[in-house]
Parts: sequence; structure tokens; C-alpha cells
Amino acid sequence: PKAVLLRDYTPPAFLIDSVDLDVDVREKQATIRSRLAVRRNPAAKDAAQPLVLDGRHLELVSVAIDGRALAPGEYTVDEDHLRIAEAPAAFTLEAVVRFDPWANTRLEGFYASKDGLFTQCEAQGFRCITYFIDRPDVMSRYTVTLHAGRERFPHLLANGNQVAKGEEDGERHWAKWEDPFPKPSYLFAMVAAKLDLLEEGFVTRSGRKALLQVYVEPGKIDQAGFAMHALKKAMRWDEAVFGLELDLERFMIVAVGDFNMGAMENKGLNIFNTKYILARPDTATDYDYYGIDKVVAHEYFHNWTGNRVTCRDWFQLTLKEGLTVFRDQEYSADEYSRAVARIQDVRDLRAYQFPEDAGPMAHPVRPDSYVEINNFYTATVYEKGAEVIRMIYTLLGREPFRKGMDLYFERHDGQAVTCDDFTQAMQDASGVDLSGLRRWYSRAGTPRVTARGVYDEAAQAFTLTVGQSLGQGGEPLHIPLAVGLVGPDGVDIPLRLEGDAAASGTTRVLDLREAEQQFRFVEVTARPVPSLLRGFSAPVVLDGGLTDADLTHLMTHDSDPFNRWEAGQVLATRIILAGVEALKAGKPMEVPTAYVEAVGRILASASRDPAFAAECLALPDEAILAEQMEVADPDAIHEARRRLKREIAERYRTRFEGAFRHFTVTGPYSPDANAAGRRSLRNASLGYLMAIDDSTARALTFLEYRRAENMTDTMAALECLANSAGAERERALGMFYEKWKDEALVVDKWFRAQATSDLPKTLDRVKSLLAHPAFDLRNPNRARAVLHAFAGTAVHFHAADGEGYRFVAEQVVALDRINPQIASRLARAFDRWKKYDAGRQAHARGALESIRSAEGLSSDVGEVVGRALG
Ligand code: B3K
Ligand code: ZN
Repeated sequence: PKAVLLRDYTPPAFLIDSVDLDVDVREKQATIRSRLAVRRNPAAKDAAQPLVLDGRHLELVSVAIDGRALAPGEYTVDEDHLRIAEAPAAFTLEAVVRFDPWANTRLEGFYASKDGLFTQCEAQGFRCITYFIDRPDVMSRYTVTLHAGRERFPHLLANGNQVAKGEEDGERHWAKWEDPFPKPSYLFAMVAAKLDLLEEGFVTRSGRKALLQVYVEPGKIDQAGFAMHALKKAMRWDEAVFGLELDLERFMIVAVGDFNMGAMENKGLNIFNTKYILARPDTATDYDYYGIDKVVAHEYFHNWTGNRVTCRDWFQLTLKEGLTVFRDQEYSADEYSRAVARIQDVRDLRAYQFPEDAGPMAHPVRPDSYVEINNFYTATVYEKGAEVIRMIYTLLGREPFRKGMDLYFERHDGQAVTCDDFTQAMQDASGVDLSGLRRWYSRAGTPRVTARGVYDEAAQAFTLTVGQSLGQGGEPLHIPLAVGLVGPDGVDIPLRLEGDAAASGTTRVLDLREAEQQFRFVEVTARPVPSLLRGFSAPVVLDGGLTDADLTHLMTHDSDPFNRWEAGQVLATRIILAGVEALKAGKPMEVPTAYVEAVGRILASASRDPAFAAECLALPDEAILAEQMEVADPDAIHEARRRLKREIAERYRTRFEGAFRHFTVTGPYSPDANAAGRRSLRNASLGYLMAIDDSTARALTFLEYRRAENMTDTMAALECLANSAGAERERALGMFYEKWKDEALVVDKWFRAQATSDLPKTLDRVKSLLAHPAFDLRNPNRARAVLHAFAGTAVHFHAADGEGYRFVAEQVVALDRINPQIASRLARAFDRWKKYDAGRQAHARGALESIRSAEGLSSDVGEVVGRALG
């Protein structure tokens, strides 16, 4: 398959104004009759182009133009297209196609899950339902009539409003839906299933009435309430913060157990992975609740940023995704703790996006080319894309940003547009020059920023010299660098740049627009420690040139909570990486007292903000540490990190035991920030105690496992035990499975806890899990709980003997025959193979080559493996 290039974009030759689908569901077969109102696009480059419709895995029964059936010579069909050479200027095209949704294991298009039939069309699944010009700049009005057996498929749903329904002979029924909004085909959805329904009314800010519905697997209505609650909160938030209201009479969410990603924002009919809907205190953790809240909000927010204004082409994906992630991040920051939300977002960015940007799949937030678009739903497009929006927000300020959003909707409502259209609206509404900021859209890689401060005591001036590099030439980026100066007393110094009339504020956003720039602060009465990149104001790697003593100072005093956390992370990273070198040289690992004491201060003041304290106690992830090394050594990283944790645990054992008791949450369960924060600190304390892993710690953890009444505490204990060699491990795992074997999402947790265990022989365990009766490679959540989870472990996937690589490669190939999108994600585990030593590299290369030579490899996996080897 050839690469598609951004620079080759041309407008579509034809437009489709309306789509009328008739869907007939029978045993092992769906028949789709389409009626399309087609006309030549006046904006097309060439007025004589043939009509080319996309279509895959379809059996074409008949095709007609304006009621006249086409003879075989008048069209051609291949694997991907239906071509009609002679097409009039405007006409009705009718096609009848057939396929078997139960045989569709790719879960793209129209497919079967346990309780019925569901769709997934983004990015290019609509072409697996009918022949169509399947690209987002073709927007149409849809009418859909579904027919199916009443008993098996009591609910027949599609986008928009139900306009008619009725009975048919032979226990069948039908329903007709009309979506009043023109939309691209990727937002099409339909469902024919047996489900339970939770519904509530909602009155929008301007007084419009809407019906909200959440459909779940029969018997699980007691797990749907939080999703409904989250939906209503998100709707209120979007009204208050962006002035955006629901534009529909009915908003439906349907949860399905077989789903390739998290959720999908189809117009008026969101379809969700059950993982992001179902929750009950005893089945879902605080983190699950947080995820549900965020994803429900994210998909709802797409109704404006994505659906009302959509993307011209798939290169513009970040237009809707980066912006909508930014919106869901802000929502979460408002609903929970802003500091903790920011810390978690940055940790994820560093764990997933930075490695992506440094590896073979690196691409700009607006990619220039792709082979398989599904491979570009990445951390770069989503999370780095959100950081780009956040930088615009930081540069403009809240009010001007809101004006920019208003202008964007005013100009582009109902259109399919580009990232440039968005930045133009922001620039026009605010008057802020965004030329340097726009370059972020076309550059891959993580910029490095270096900063060095010099204090001139005589002049009472502090000069900061800041440089940026991205290592590929090109003009410098515009980088907003938020800074503060922390005095020796720990108090922020008021900031006055040379040339300012007066000092203003204690945090200042510096505009770094050049390769190197100097900023001179005056009236600085004592040597400060610069607090750089406050709130992580840009997605860069910072070298701040600070000493351990500077960092300890910031860790204790910085008024910016993000940088307080960050200082601790940088210090811990230094200690662990020095430990790695010491271990390799056979020397003892040193843990500086100043750091340990700073950790002690966090513990001592933890009750001020338990959730934040828990974040500060979490040591940097092994994946993030590996990125810091020239040649990553996963075993040494694991060992050094483990020793640091154990040393802290031994030093503060009594305090951790105290915190574990003190932060107990009483009363009925609630996933709110306060209660979740207390649990988070309590379970972080348990994690430290289990780093000691003696019989006292194990007994405490096992007792906690049995005592726990909510899934957060249960899983915290189970995960600790899964990493421990004690007899409690198998007892707890056995009890857990017995109790939860009928609850799929909980069983996924059971699989995951074992697949990610630190213990030796984890690979053997994973292999035996594949033979477990509950394992099913066709279910993406289950596959991810075992395979993707294992492939994300630092130690076992990267085992020096290559067994981890070989195993995952075999599974990629097996999975590819079932579901290329899920296989391709698994193959991404190899992305950083060149970061390891020669021995590991040889094993990884062999594994990658074995994937590449597999017969009938999908273009999804082919692209990922080809780039890795290329
Ligand atoms: N837009 C979907 C993702 C579709 C992925 C297609 N492979 C969910 C989301 O980002 O909201
Ligand atoms: Zn999205």
C-alpha cells in the first residue's frame, strides 16, 4: 500500500448531499440498500473525473443510476473501490450490498458483539458498510431504516431522531431515524441490540429539552449511573466555560464489550467501550471513575469540536483531537485537582508521547503522510496536540482564547476545515501573532530547552539565558516559558524584567522565539533559584542547569505545585541513574540524605493535599527513566529504582504505617477528588511498605485485600501481592477470580495484574494465561489486559534472552489475522528497540523480521514494523 500525502490533497470530485440507508439484519447477513444524492463538486479540479466510491469487504448485489440498473461493463469493482466511468452531473445512485457482521473480527464497520450489532466508522469504517466517498470533507444528511428480529434486537438505533417505527411479519420490527445535521461518514452509527436503558431529561441553559440515554448490557443498569452523572456534568461545564449547548433532542450512549478503542463521538449516538461506562464502587477503581468522567466528557465535547466543525482530511486529525483533549483536560482540572491532573497528564506525555517522538513512528501533530490512518491516532496527535492548544491558551489568556473559540465556530460551523483555520481564528480574535506557534504543527520531535541563570549581586539582577533546539534546522519555535524566581527564604520574588515600568506578579510567561535569548530580571535582592517551565508550559525537555540543592529547595518551597513535584522527579531520576552506574560498576548505590529528608517533609505535610503528596511519592516510571539513558538498561533501572523505594520505605516505615491507618476513608464510597486523594496516599503508603516485602507487610496487605470494600483498595492490595513471592499472592489471585469471574472488566484487571508482575517467570505465567478459559484474543480489552500489558513491562518484555520479544512478535502475527488495529498497537511495543544494547537489538530485529515476513500481513502492522526496521 502506498503512502497518502498531505501535499496531495485535492477536493473530492463529487459531493453526496443525502444518504438513505435501509439495513436488513438476518441470520449471519446484513443487506444494505443505499440511495445517495450525488453531484459533481463545483470546486473539483477536473469536471470529467470518474465516480470512485470506497468499499471493502462488501459483496455488491446491484448498482443503479437514476433507477436504471448498471450493466457489468458500466462499472468496475476491486478490493477497495467501485468505479463508474461515466457519471452525470447530478444523479441518484442506488447500491445493494451484503456481508456478514458476525464474521467481522476487525471490529470496524458493522460488527457483532455479545448483545447485538454495533458500528465503528472512524476513520474509514463506513466503506465496510456501503460504497461511499469515505472522506470527512464529504458531508451528507442521513436517513436510516433498520429492520431486525424483535426478540434478539429490541433496540434499533441510529444518529438523530427516531421518526417512525413499526412491526413486520415473522417477529420482526423496524425503526426509521433521521439526523438533521449534515455529517461526514465517519460519524455515522447504528446499533441493533438487546440492551438495558437508563434515561433522564436535561434542560439546556437556553431552555431546550433533551433526552439523555445510556444503553448497557442487560443486567448492568446498576453500573450506568456514574456515566449519566458525568454526561450531565460535562454538558453543564461546556455551557459555562465555552457557551456551548447540546444541539440535539436526544443524546444516546451505547456501551459495548468489544471495541477497538475507548469510545466514539458519533453524532447523537456515542458508542463506548464498556470500560469507559460501567462502574460500581466494588467493580471500578477511582482511576476507572476518573477515566469514565473524562472520556464521557471528551466524546460529548466532540459534538462541537469535531462534529459541528470537522476535519477537512485525516492529516488534520489533531484539529478535533488535540482541541478536545485540551477541553477534557481542563474539565478534569476543574472537577478534580488542577495540580494533580496536570502532573498525571505530563507523566503520560513523557511515558508515551516523548518516546514516540524519539522513535520510528515520530510525526508532527499534523502528519505529512500515512499508510494506514488508524496508526495515527497517537499520543502525538492527541496529547502533544493538546499541548499545542494549551500553549495557544497560555499565550492568549483565558478571555482572548474564548473569543478565538467563538470566532472559530462563527466562521466554520458546519464545515470541514484545517488546523490553519483554527490558528487563524485564534490569531484574528486575539491579535496575538501565532506564526512561531504554528510551526509546532509541522515539526516532529521533542524540542530541548536549556536555561542558565547568572545572578549579579552588585546590580541586583538575574539574567536567564535560554536556548532551544530541535536538531533538524528550521526556524525556531515559539515556546511559552512560564518562570518564577524563588528566593532563599522560599518565597517568590516579584518579577520585573528590565524595561518594565514596575514589577508584576511572581510567574511570568517568557516568549522564547529565537534560538537563543536573554531575559534580565531586575530588583532581585538575593540569589534566587529559577523555577522554570512552571505548570509545564511547553512540551519540551528542559535542562535547567540546577544543582541538587536548588532542586531540593524547589521541591520544598516552589509555589508552583507542578514544579514542586517536578523537582522531586528530577532528583529521583538523578539518584536512580547514578545508582544504575554504581550497580554496573559493582559499587553501592548512594541515596543523598537531603533527598530523603525532603521526602520526609512531604509525608509530614501530606494531610494538606493527600492526592498531591501521593504524586510526589511516586518515583519516575521505568519507561521514563529508560528514555534518559543513552543505552537503556532495563534490569539495572528496575533494580536501582527498587532499592531507592526500599530505602525510603525502611527509613519511614512507621510513618507509612501511620499514613496507611490515618488516611482511611469512612462512609459510603465516592470517587470525588478528596476521597480518591486519601485512598491514593494510603495506597501509595502500602506500596512503600510492600517494597520491604517482609511477612509483616505481606500480612498487612493480605488483610487489607480481604477487608477492602471498594475496588480501588482491593486492586491496590492485589497489585502489591501480585509483585510479591509470598504465599498470599496465589491465595488472593484465586479468591479474586472466584469472586469476579462473571464481571468481564474485573477479570481484565485480574489478567493485567499477573501480566505486569515484576516477578521472575512472568512470561511463563502469561503464556499459561493465554490457555485460560477466560482468555479470548478476539476481545480487545482481554487481549490488551494480557498482551499489551505484558509488552509494556520494562523488565520482561525487554528480557535479555529475547524471549519477551519473540513471544510478543508471535502474538502480533496471531492478532493481525483477527484484528489489524489491535495487532498494530501491540507491534508499537518494539518502537524503542534501538535504545537497547546490541544483544537485545539483535533479538528485537529478529522478532520484527519474523513479523514482517508473516503471510498476509495487514498494512496496519506492515507500516509500524516497516518503520521500526527502516
Ligand atoms: N475519535 C475516536 C477515535 C477513533 C479511532 C479510530 N481508529 C475517539 C476519540 O478520540 O474521541
Ligand atoms: Zn477524541
